Amino acid sequence: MNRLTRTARGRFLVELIKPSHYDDDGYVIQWLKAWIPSNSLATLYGLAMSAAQSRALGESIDIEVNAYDETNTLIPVERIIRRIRRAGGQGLVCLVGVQSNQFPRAMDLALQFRSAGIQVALGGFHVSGCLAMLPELTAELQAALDAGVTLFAGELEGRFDDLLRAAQAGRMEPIYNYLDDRPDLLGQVMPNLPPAVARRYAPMPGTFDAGRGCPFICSFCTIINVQGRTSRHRGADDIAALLRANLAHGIRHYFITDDNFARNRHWEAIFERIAEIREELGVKLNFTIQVDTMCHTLPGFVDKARRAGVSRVFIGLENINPDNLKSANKKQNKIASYREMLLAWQSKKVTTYCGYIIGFPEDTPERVRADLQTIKRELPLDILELFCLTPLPGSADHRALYLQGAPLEPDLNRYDLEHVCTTHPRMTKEEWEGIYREAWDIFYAPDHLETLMRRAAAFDRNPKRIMEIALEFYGCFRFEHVHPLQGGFIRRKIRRQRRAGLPIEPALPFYLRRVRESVSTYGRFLIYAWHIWRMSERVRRESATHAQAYVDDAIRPFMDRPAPVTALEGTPRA
Ligand code: B12
Ligand code: SF4
Repeated sequence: MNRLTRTARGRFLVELIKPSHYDDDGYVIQWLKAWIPSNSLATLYGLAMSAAQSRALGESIDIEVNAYDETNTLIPVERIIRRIRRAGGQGLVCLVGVQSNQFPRAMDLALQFRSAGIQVALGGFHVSGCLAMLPELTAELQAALDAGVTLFAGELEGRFDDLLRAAQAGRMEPIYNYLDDRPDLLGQVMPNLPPAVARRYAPMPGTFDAGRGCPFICSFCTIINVQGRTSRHRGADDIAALLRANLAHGIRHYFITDDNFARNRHWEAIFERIAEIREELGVKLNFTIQVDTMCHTLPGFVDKARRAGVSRVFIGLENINPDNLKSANKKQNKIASYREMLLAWQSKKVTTYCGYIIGFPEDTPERVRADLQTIKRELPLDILELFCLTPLPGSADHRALYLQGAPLEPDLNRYDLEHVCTTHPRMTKEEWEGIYREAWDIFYAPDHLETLMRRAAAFDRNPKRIMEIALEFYGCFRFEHVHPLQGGFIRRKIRRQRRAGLPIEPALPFYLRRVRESVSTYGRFLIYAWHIWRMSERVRRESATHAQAYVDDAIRPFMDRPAPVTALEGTPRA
């Protein structure tokens, strides 16, 4: 909690809550430590603290701000209610960055506050996406309004003070819609989390968005319809100031959350500024960024990224079937250059995480199996993250299905990219879900894991790194049954935190089952870890002693191969 002064006469509480979502049994997905920080929460915390510092509600009112990420924190609902009541009802609960899959959980929380008479506002991609793309309010948004929850669409920069003043006066509007008026990000308050909250994430406690917006037009994308297609960026100096300030709290690992940092018009200045800080202070700042598949064609992009300390890149490969990419308007992805792009990163020892989506129109279980074999054979990527193609509210795909009255999964909790939410022209729901799960096992098969380690060693990288990320990514999917983008260390399941409408289980059977579940999950996890640790040791030893470096089709230098040789380069292999 941050209190600016103790001498003021009044208090106003801003309680920022980033909700999680429910697993298939209706329990909140929550961890002892979550892996990836919530940039939405950090953004709102920065803005709220700025309102507090500028005394946005008048000299005599202290604004107190608390931030909770439900992925790693039990939300103290009763305590928040008591605190706001003690302040004479002067407070606002903000449900932050609420995605479609988090909307049901957000509403279960909202209703608890509303029934205690507390003011609640809710924003994020679900509200913004629906208001941006649909001609009417959806039933769940109407239900939120009926419960007295204020909905906020668009971005909050430059608007928080007014919202707080309206809340202070008890006169918030039912809906705020700023989708047509996107703020310039230059000079805006930077995302920031209080150190106590940041410490609940590991291994990557830092986060900021260096820009918003993407010029492309992928039909499954929500971002372009909410944040727009024009690149808006933050200033390099503002970013530098944040990095320096956070160093005092030991924060050195960051996720820069731009959906496509390569299309941030300011990428070069930002990389150069970060590189200067690294060199000047002699500190190892580390960054994860998201880029597109043509990023390597930007002159100097990969080199400058490395100099700035980028050690991991997320790349939206999406699919290797050109017809599928065409059907999704993802024409910018040039399959023939995937390998060149991946090798550009590999040669700089940057770990590549590639997103792959299953469920495009041409996909069938057989085709997906064959495509995965091609990927394994021909693409030098380290980690494959799999997703089900999902008509996310806010996307052109969702709008088209909604307007056609096509079948759409009614339970928003399932819009987490792991569940099938609509029909497919060539697969049943069971086949689609089945091949999604099988795809993880195909890619992370032990023989391929060993190949990944050998490729890493060939680029003079430690094969243990592959072991660690396979444990994190495949392990989370396989043993925790949770997508790694929602993952963390040590799952918590709170008996009383169950989805509204589902029964609270009696204590004894619940805890007995939890003990069994935990022993089985972490037991299998440890056995798997042991196997792949031994594999990484063997690869490390062998690569140190072998005179000839490992080479295969995926990493063979271009000049050494008769062109074109492979399926992805154009001529199908015999
Ligand atoms: C970084 C990121 C993550 C990170 C961190 C999460 C986070 N929210 O920070 C991680 C990796 C954990 C993640 C995971 C997932 N993500 Co994500 N993620 C993003 C990404 C790329 C950036 C988020 C961000 O920082 N945006 C910048 C912030 C500032 O924008 P914002 O959240 O919209 O907030 C602004 C306004 O909405 C508003 N606002 C927000 N909340 C509130 C509240 C109130 C009261 C008010 C007044 C205003 C307000 O003010 C803010 C400042 O302007 C977005 C895409 C994007 N461009 O936003 C996808 C996105 C949000 N993710 C998405 C999805 C689907 C997921 C996953 C389900 C994927 C998966 N299979 O695991 C998981 C969910 C798990 C989870 N626990 O969040 C979708 C959501 C779409 C939808 N309709 O729901 C998005 C939009 C990407 C996409 N594919 O379309 N994600
Ligand atoms: S490249 Fe990524 S952010 Fe840009 S439109 Fe396509 S899916 Fe959206």
